[in-house]
Amino acid sequence: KKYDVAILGATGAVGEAMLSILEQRNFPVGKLFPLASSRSAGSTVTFRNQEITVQDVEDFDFSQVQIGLFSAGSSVSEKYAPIAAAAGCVVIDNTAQFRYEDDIPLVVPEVNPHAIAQYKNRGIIANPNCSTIQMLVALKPIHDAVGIERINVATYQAVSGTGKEAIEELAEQTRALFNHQEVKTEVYSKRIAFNVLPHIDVFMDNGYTKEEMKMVWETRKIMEDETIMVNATAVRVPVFYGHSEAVHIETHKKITADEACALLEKAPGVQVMDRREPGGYPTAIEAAGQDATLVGRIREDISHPRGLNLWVVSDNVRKGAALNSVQIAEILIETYLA
Ligand code: 11C
Repeated sequence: KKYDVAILGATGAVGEAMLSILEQRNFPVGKLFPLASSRSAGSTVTFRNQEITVQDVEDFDFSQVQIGLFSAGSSVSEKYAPIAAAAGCVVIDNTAQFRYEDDIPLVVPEVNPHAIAQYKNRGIIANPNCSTIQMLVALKPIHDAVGIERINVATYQAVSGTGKEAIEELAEQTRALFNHQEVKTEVYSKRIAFNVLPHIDVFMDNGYTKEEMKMVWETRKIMEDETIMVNATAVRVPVFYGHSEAVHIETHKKITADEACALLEKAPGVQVMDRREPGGYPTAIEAAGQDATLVGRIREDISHPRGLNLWVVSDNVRKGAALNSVQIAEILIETYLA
């Protein structure tokens, strides 16, 4: 059986990755409809060696498709996801628009695939934030084994998380600096080239940024455990692809580094890369373009009797967004739509 699929935001960094991942994983796509706002409509994308014209979402009839992969920003999803769902299209939404609503499932396939069943509520499934996804892929087996009480995490997030314009800004600023030219700062509030910014998304009343609070809200919802405490600092770094995270956890029961390593070695979606020698750890360079969440630097916390440290790296555009959405779509068709 084949499924007709719409990709909203098809010309963005995540939309482009969705197209190539659908192709790579041989997703049973019947007709593919790349969609965008009127600004990008009329351009073309390539899918299975065919050029397809991007249509304006405003004129699109969603009853032509069974699945919609949305990644064109919250306000676009706010408007078009209910329209698509009402037309019978199941929407897998990459934005934060619906994530925190009780009747909308928020899914990481390796963690809570059963939640996909709730697509029936409103015809919408939310894809979590990239920094949450990779952290939970690594922490789920540990939470199942010994229970996680508290997570302290500092992220090192690539500019591709912001989008194509930020990839361009990092490249441009780097070029300008090497050529002794004026450096323009448009996307970020300070220069990102050769700098590190402790600021992702908007500031909230409690002093955290929204990116940090997303990690709190989403961890509890996806792990289905409101008791997990999360303390996050989200940082933008001058890396193109791949988010890295220094994750420090406190567990209910003690787990040793060897035990954690053994669990992670057989965990779905995880690749352990943890030789205690120079280069024996993962970095964004190895993660970029890969599907797995790479975990290294697994060690017991010398400052806490039930503490464990991990270094978690993943491709934010793939597992953090496009791949996770396609994996959700795969379970949706195999388990519910077939
Ligand atoms: C970033 N995590 O790296 C963001 C991108 O809520 O889906 C994804 C934002 C989101 O900037």
